[in-house]
Amino acid sequence: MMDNPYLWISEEVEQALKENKPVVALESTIISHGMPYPRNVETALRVEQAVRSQGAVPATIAILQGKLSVGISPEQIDHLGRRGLSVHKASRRDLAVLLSQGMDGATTVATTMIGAALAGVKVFATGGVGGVHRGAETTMDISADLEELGRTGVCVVCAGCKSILDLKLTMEYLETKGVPVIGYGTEELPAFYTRTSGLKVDYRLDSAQDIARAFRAQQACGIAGGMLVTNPIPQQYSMDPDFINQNIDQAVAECQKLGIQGKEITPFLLDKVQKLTGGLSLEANIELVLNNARLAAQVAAALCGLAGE
Ligand code: PSU
Ligand code: MN
Repeated sequence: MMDNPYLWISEEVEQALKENKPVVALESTIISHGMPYPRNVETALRVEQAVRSQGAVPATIAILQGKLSVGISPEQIDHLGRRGLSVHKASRRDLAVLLSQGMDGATTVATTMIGAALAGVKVFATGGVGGVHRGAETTMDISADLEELGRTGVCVVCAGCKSILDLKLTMEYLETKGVPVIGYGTEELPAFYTRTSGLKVDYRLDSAQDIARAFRAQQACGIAGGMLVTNPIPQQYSMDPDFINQNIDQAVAECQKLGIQGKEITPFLLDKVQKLTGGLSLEANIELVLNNARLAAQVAAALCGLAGE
């Protein structure tokens, strides 16, 4: 893969991969479009630290000057965080032009998976994945993240889906794409800010080791596609469901009223919910990402342990 002129891998990440040491991919749209500056940069650096605390190497991924860059530096994270919404939000369809024109882009879950897969990184931690938006039966707004999960072999650890999405349709879509949705220590699909959603995951697994084994079995059989591990927000940081859902409903209503469309919808809703909750949701968001980073690092370590078997 080193002969791909559009791929750059940091020395630390490359070395770790060569030595079969655990590596965890991290996305950059959450930095530029998911949180306000400077909390975004501070969080991204804390998330890297959380990965290290479990003995794994973090690989934050972004597009920098036309290269899909795996393992960017703290200075580059700061650059993306300061630029915020003025950085291109880069999903699968954006890669061709951004790479060939030598541009910058913040990678969504979909493009972070692509970068991770090209580099050979198997595990990726984030907050929430994109999904089927409410009203998708008429708008057809379905995140490219779901397609990517259906085709690219990366294990994605998230805190479930936000109820800015239609969770039921999102689960149906993942089933159609053949993506296993695992609940870590839970039978219920977590809904990002809350541990409950009223929906079931496909399977409950209770250890990083079991998650690694399941992912390995899928890969060993040549089944294309990823796996979605949903890790509930720790109890002490979870939000009151009525409070958060009322605010989400209000944000969605405002989004529709303003006629916001396409790739702007998710960043708009994230920002609106943060403002409506007076920043409370941001604190929950930060804690759940840290929690996911730790679990992802444990899964990555378990996968490395299985490599010889
Ligand atoms: N959900 C979050 N935080 C985020 C995102 C989603 O709670 O930062 C970002 C991720 O990068 C995700 C992207 O891949 O939004 C999905 O955007 P869209 O719905 O436009 O595909
Ligand atoms: Mn969309």
